[in-house]
Amino acid sequence: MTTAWTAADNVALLNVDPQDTFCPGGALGVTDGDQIIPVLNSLREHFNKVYWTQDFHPDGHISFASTHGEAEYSEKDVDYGKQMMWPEHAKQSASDGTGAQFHKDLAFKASDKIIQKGTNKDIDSYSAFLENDKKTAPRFDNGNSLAEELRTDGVDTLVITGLALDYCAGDTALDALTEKFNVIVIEDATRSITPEGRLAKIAQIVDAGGIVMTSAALQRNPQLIAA
Ligand code: VGL
Ligand code: ZN
Repeated sequence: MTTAWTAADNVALLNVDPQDTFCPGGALGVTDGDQIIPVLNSLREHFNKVYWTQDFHPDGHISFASTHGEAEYSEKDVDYGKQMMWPEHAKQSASDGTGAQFHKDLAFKASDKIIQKGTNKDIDSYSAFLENDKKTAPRFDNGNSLAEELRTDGVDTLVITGLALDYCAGDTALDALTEKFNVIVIEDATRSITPEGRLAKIAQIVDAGGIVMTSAALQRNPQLIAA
C-alpha cells in the first residue's frame, strides 16, 4: 500500500547506474539487477528532485581487463592504488550489453539531472562524488560536481538506490556521508556483485551514519522525509 506523499524540497532521489550493462544479460550483469527497476519507478513518484548517475567509459578505459591484457576480475596496481579488472562495460561507443544506456523501463522527467562518471580514460570512478584517485570529481555539463549541484539545488538529504551496492551505489553513499549529506539507502532498490561485498558495504554505510531501510519501510514512514 502506498499513500500520497511528496518528499520535502531538501530531499532528493539519487539513482546510481541503473544501466543495462549492470543488469542480467549485460557485460557486468548483477544478479537480479533488473528487479530494482519497478522499485525505482514507484519511488520516483514521491520526489520532485531526481538525480541519476551513469557509468560512462571511453574505449580503452583503465578499468577494462582488455585494455591491459589482464584476466577479468584480477586486480592491477595503478597510480591511485588497486584497480579491479572488469569486463568491458558501460561503453560510450556501444549500445549492446557493453553499452552505457539506462534500462529502457526507467521513468525519466525533463527536470531530472544526470551526472556521468568514469569518463576519464585513466581514472575509474565508483562514486559519483569523487573518482577513484579520491581527488578528481565527476562534473555535470555546467561544471558542478555532484555535491555542488545538490547544494545549489537546496538538497541536504539523499535517498540512494542503484547498482551495484558493493561498488558504485555504496561508494556514492559513503562519499555523500563524508560530504555531510544525510543518507538513506533503499535496500531492495539495490543489488550487489557479491553477497560478502554487500554486507561489508552496508556495515560501512551504517558505521558512517547512513540509514539503510526497505522501500516498504519508507512507504510506512513517509514522515521521515515528507514535506
Ligand atoms: C560499477 C564496477 C565497475 C558499478 C561500475 O556501477 O557498480 N562496478 N564499474
Ligand atoms: Zn565502470
